[in-house]
Amino acid sequence: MLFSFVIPAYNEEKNLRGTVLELTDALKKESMDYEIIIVDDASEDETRGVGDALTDEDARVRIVSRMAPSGFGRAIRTGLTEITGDGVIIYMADQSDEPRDAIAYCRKLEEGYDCVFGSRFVRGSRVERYPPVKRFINRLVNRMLQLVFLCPYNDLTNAFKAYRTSVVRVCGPYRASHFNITIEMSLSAVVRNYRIAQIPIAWYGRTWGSSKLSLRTMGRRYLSTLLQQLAQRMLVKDDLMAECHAAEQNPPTAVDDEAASERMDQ
Ligand SMILES: Nc1nc2c(ncn2[C@@H]2O[C@H](COP(=O)(O)OP(=O)(O)O)[C@@H](O)[C@H]2O)c(=O)[nH]1
Ligand SMILES: [Mg+2]
Repeated sequence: MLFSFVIPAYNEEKNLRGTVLELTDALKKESMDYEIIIVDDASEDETRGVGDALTDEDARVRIVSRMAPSGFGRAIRTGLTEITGDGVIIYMADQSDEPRDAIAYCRKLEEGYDCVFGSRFVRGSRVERYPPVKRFINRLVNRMLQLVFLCPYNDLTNAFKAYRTSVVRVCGPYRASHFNITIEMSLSAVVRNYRIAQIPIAWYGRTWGSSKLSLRTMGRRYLSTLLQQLAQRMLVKDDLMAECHAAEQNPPTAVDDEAASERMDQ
């Protein structure tokens, strides 16, 4: 399988290089086939320059720069239009995620799972420097999501997850502009009953730069996404499942992809 990593990066000049090199080292050691797409949102620091240097050093690394309006969700959506792999891993640029966990995700996709949801809150996981208030809210929100969507996954709000590209194509196109894309991606896979593996992962709070997640401004956005997903699950799940089954029976071929991109070019 070819694995596509989408790395949203905004003002990460001191973190990006370490993030990408640690990841590519691990992938090379495991002889994995990969591509990395860094999505920069007009960072005000040297993120673009650092990304350009990485693309010069490794042809499998690419960088895309977005125009305003910026946003975490928009960056991921842009990244997803660029991927060519069979599986996609959303990976952070601030060295919060562990390359070893990314490899474990890839292995689970190879085993046949549709999605891999890492959890920072199961036996075997490890969390360092998580701000206590944020952690409290995280646990509350995730518990509520578990109860509302009746699922065993307890870290749906973390972006670092893996999906088969076909799953992303069926669940998308995504709409969320900001961090609410985390639950749009995870819940839309849950609602469609995809085969999901939950595994313990490590997470480290950033040691350089500042978090872009503001809980005060994100609440209404998470709620909007949650309600959309809930409405779909309650009212039109049969329609969603019909599309999943159709996609499974008629997976898009390379010829279809080429025809679609030609149509878009015209
Ligand atoms: N391209 C892009 N990346 C973003 C944006 N906001 C956050 N990121 C990246 O998304 C990742 C997670 O953001 P972060 O601020 O660390 O969130 P936290 O870990 O929840 O505090 C980091 O790699 C950021 O650089 C954005 O607006 N655009
Ligand atoms: Mg972070």
